[in-house]
Amino acid sequence: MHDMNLSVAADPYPVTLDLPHAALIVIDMQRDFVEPGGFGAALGNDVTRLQAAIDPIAAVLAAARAAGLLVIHTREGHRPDLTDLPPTKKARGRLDPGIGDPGPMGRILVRGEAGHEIVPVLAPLAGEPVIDKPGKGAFYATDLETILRQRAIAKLILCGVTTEVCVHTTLREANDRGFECLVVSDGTASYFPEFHACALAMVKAQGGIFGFVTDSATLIRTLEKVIRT
Ligand code: C5J
Repeated sequence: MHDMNLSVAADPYPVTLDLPHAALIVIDMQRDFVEPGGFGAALGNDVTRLQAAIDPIAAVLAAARAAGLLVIHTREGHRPDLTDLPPTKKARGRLDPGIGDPGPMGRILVRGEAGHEIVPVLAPLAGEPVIDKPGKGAFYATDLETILRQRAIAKLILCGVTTEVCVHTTLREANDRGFECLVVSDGTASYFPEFHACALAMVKAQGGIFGFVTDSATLIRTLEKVIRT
C-alpha cells in the first residue's frame, strides 16, 4: 500500500495531495473556445494560444486517471431555449453572431451543439462527471459542490481555459468554499499571454492567496510515484 499523501513542488511552497481526497477539474476545453470558427475566434481571438494547453492537459489527464483521481470536466454553455442566458451576457460585446446564434459549429455556446463539445483528444471517459455551467465559475448554478462533498474532495487540481476567466472564477469560488487549489500553469491558457501570466501570479501572491501553482511535468512526476509502485 503506498502513501497517498504526495508532496507536489509548487509556488509559493509545496502542497500535499491526499489522492483519495483530490480531484482534477478540466475547465471548458470546448471546441467553441479552442478551435477556429468557434465563439473564441468570433471574438477576434487567436485560438492557437489555447491549443498550447491541450498536450499538457492530455498528459495530466492520463496521469490523474492512472493514479485513480476523480476527474471532472466542465463546459460553459446554455439551454437551447436560452432561458439561462442573462440578457447582459447575450448583449455584451454586440457580437454578430453572438451566444445562441448559428455559427460554423452550430449555435454558439449552446448545449448539444458541436461547438459546445469538449475537444476530442480531451474527451471525458464514461463515468467522469461533466458539469454544464451557464456562468464562468463551475460552482455557480451547478451541482459541482454536491459532487465534491459526496466524495469528500478537499483539494482541486485545475486545468483548462481561460486562465483569467473561467479558471480564475472557479478557483475563487472553490477557495471561498474551503477547497485547496493547485493550478497547472501550462495546463491553462489565455488568448492574452499577459493575462495568463498575471492570473497565475495572482494565485500564488501573498503566500498563496488563492492557492498554488505548479506545472504539468512536476505534477506528473509526482503522480508517477503512486502509478509505478
Ligand atoms: C470565456 C472561459 N473566456 N471558459 N470562457 O468566456 O474562460
